[in-house]
Amino acid sequence: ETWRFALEEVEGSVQDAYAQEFKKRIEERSDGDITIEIYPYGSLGTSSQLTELVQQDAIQLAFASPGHLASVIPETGVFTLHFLFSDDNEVNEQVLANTEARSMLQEAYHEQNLQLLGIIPEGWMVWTGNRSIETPQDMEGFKIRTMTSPILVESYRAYGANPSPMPYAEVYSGLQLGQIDGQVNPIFAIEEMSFYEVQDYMIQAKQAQFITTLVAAQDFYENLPEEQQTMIDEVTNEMRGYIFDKQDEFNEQRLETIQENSDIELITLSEEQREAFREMSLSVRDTYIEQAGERGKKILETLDEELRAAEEEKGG
Ligand code: 6CS
Repeated sequence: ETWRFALEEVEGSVQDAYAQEFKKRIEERSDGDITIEIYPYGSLGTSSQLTELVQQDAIQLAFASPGHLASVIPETGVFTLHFLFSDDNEVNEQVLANTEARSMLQEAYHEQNLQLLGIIPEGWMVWTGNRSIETPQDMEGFKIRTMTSPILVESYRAYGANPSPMPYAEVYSGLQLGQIDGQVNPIFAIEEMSFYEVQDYMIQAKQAQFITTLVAAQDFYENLPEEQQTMIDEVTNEMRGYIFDKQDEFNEQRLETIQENSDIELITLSEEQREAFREMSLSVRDTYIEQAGERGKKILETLDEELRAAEEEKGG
């Protein structure tokens, strides 16, 4: 039996590292009954197209990042809100692994024929630009490429920027041709997609994590023998630590690669500078609630409470 697994990222990415390890563990455990075929980004289509293929069970497994997926499941827009998650990414990982919001999210995924298998942080979203962005004033009219979800677009409108949603594959040429002024992605992606080659500044504001979700076709998952469902659940659970360390390692190493290969300027915003953005970002939570409704509101409240409680526990 063959399971197809599609990625929204190229070979060598965090999603690829996940898929390779998942393949190894599943194939081992199933004693060769299951073969996993991995399709890196570029072979099948845009992120949104991959989600459609999973909904049709043409592909059994894929990553579906809320930055795109919230166009279809608005509740997932919660993962793209700015200054909601902790500055401490270990706290985020713990909360995402155990959140009470999981069943509400699962319900929303099921309404779209999808099975939510995991929620995975891939690193801080870093701005790159042809100018530096240190204050919300610097965002004024800044043409920033964002992923395609309307909630994410609002996050940049709130700062006064001019967000321009487009698929991942079009970002490099958009930057090169000057159709956009900047973009936002984790460091590993900025390196492997070569965005740093056509940008002058990288700005670390720690406004958001890149959070992805692992999904399966719901019919596929539900029709699996129980022991295979359990195997998937166990493997995805056991892989949390593996992928958390990997994304950390990738983001750290690739920053070095970027600095060795370019003279891009790296800017880290101070707490005061971040505060100015944080204040402007809060109104986007209302937009999120308008789009994601009552269930979306509950998911936001649940995560917010869990995050603040986990921070307090760790801090004290
Ligand atoms: O910016 C994007 O569209 C993509 N970025 C990453 C790091 N992963 C997948 C996503 O589609």
